[in-house]
Amino acid sequence: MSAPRSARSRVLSGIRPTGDSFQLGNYVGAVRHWAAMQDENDCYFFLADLHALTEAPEPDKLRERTRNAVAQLLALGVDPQRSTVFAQSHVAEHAELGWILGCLTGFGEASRMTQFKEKGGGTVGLFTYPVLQAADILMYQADSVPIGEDQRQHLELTRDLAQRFNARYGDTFTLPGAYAGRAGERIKDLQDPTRKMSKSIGGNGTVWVLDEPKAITKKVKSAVTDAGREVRAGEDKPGITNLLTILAVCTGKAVPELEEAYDGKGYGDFKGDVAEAVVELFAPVRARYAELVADPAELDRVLATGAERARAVALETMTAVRERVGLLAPRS
Ligand code: AQP
Repeated sequence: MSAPRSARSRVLSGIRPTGDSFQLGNYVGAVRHWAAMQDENDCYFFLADLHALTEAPEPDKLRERTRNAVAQLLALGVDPQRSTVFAQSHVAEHAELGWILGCLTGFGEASRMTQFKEKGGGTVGLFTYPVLQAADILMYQADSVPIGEDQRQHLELTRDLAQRFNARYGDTFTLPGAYAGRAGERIKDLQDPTRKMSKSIGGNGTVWVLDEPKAITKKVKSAVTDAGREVRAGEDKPGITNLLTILAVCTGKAVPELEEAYDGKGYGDFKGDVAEAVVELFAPVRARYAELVADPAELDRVLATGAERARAVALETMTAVRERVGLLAPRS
């Protein structure tokens, strides 16, 4: 018997445990939305540790970062009672479905994925990562996936693969859409506002969620700004626009309202306020994180409960998939 499915829309999203801390962009572009969507949706949030392997992390570091990432999610408001929080590798079916979908993916089709091209090549794992990502999504029959613009092409591939599978083997997968409620803010590197803030770039341009207040203040105050003195958003002012976006997220105010408030004031005052707002935003998160991370057994329990719930759904999907593609069921 299949488990009763909640009437709420099912949402799936993941984050790679690729750094010692999430960065401000992960919070703005992803995790704050996760925390906000938990009541209205049936949410599956996972730590994409298999995807993190494409970066060849040091094994102990990856384990530590995965556990710490759970603590950060919880500290940022993800509630494991309301949402299913799990590690990708704890549900072995992800890799299995990734293989099966890989057998439906054209080499040319995979070669067109721009992210691989942008990274300038790499391992076969990195090349096939959009196929594993399709498996992550389709496994849970997700209705929607909160994704940024950069992931749109991967979602299209996921939909194509679902349609191809359904056409060849019979209706099996839900076709996922992009999560409509997701705002598309992209946070830029403070030292180079033409590129996105990123865990792997780090340095003074990246604000970590777990940064000490002093470090946040220093980074924001030394952010690269633009010519002129006016605090306003615009294509000619990528540095100030980025800081305005950050302040808008921290304060809940709209950018035009902030532009008005800083009319006639200089960059110095403005940057000081942005720094203070980010410090205030993350201070309680750091405190909560310190409590959570001090109890690794509890974090492991959260992951174990999440994996159990996730596995139940994965098993249901994979039982149908195995049968439909013609794999012989093992004798029990
Ligand atoms: N700068 C950003 N602005 C808005 N959203 C961002 N995200 C990442 N950076 C920004 C969103 O965070 C989610 C999880 O990302 P991920 O860790 O799975 O991979 P990523 O996008 O590659 O994030 P990073 O921090 O840049 O990691 P590295 O350096 O390891 O590649 C995604 O929803 C992403 O859109």
